[in-house]
Amino acid sequence: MFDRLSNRLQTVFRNLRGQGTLTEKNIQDALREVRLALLEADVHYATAKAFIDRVKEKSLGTEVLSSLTPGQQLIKIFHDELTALLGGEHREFDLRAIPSQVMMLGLHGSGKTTTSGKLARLWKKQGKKVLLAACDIRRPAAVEQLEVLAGQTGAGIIKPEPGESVPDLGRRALHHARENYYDIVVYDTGGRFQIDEELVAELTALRNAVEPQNVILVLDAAIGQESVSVAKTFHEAVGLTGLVMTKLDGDARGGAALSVVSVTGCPILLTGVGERAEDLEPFHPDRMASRILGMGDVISLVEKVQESIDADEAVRIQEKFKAKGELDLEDFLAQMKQIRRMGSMGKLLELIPGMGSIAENVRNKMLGEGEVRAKKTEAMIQSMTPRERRHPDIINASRRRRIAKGSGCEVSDLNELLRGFKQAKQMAKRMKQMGRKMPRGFGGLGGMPPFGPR
Ligand SMILES: Nc1nc2c(ncn2[C@@H]2O[C@H](COP(=O)(O)OP(=O)(O)O)[C@@H](O)[C@H]2O)c(=O)[nH]1
Ligand SMILES: [Mg+2]
Repeated sequence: MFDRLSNRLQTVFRNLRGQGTLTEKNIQDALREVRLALLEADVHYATAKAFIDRVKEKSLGTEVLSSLTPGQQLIKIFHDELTALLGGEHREFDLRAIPSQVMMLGLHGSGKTTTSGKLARLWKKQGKKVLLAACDIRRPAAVEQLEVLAGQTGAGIIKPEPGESVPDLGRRALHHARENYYDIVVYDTGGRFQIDEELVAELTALRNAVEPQNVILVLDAAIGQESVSVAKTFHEAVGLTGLVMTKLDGDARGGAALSVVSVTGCPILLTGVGERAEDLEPFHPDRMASRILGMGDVISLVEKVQESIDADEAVRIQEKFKAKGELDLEDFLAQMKQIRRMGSMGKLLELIPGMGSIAENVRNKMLGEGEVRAKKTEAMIQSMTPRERRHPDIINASRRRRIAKGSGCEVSDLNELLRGFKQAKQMAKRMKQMGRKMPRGFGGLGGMPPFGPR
């Protein structure tokens, strides 16, 4: 969504990252580039200016930490400020009351009805009982659209009766929710192509009638700069508690998201990233800032890896490899321990481009599997005698059974480990024949997978 902004900023930061010392000029140049990039990405000029001023102020007043280069430190300041600009903390809907009420408002076509359906699906999955109230009373098609969504998600629906006003409909829905033990009521209101007095009067009347804890403005990211004035007007007229940005799957420049948060002071709670009911993503300011700044790139992954790898150990393995021209399972174990030492795999995964957007449960599952595999591999190698580790070729069938038993693994696990190891060894040998120097760290064992065989 912020692709273009991200690309431009990444170029700026790649240059900064390499700088051992930063001069006033470096900083000025970087700030100018960033300001231009922000403006180009649809960030409101006042927001961009305030942002740059804050970064400038902070970077001048900050002591350079010894563990960071000045370039890294400046990037950190950018990251912190951008996170603050995007709202700071991740925020949720206020769902403490029973029933909790969520009023959706916004311009025509912004995605109110679609998002209402998405929310119903999300909350139903969390075991909540959800009621949708079709408050777009002038368009029969809008009621039908919501009815279909209610049917798909298993939510309840309240439809307008002939001659019923919006506040009356709202009150009836709330009453129905109380009587029937609903957890959440979502009011899907009507919109206009522009905000006018009639719309504001209708929304205010509904708000006063039901007093929702959540008043959510749905904004179409594609309208760019215009969303700033739309958000401002709605906020002043009705009073908002949160924002949803839709259509961020399109080619929207996304910068408006930054501006609306700073203009309204309301957090973005969710983003819409497609037309399907599941195309809804929670909004995390710090993750978004990382993505925009390109901190989630391979470069920082490599940097982290290099920093945490025990340099001496790496040298030792290299020396040994050079002396023997061969790898053994002891090297493998040492390398594995280093990788484990680097700490939480979760942190590392976040640095891999694209991983951030993979659903959390999928990620956790992958993480779980990786950890289990690493533990298994370690246990198996530890169950081997030193001789076996140094000369894996002697591990015959009976030794395999003993090792498997000793480590609580299956023989098939061990077979896989040995097969994977053999491949890595051959690869390392080939690299040596090619006369290439062994790279430090990960690649040091010739592309050996960090967690051994699957
Ligand atoms: N690509 C994309 N389309 C969306 C998204 N949210 C809504 N839409 C589409 O935008 C159009 C208008 O949505 P609708 O919910 O009817 O808007 P409303 O008038 O505010 O209720 C529909 O065609 C939706 O499918 C989104 O996040 N991404
Ligand atoms: Mg609608």
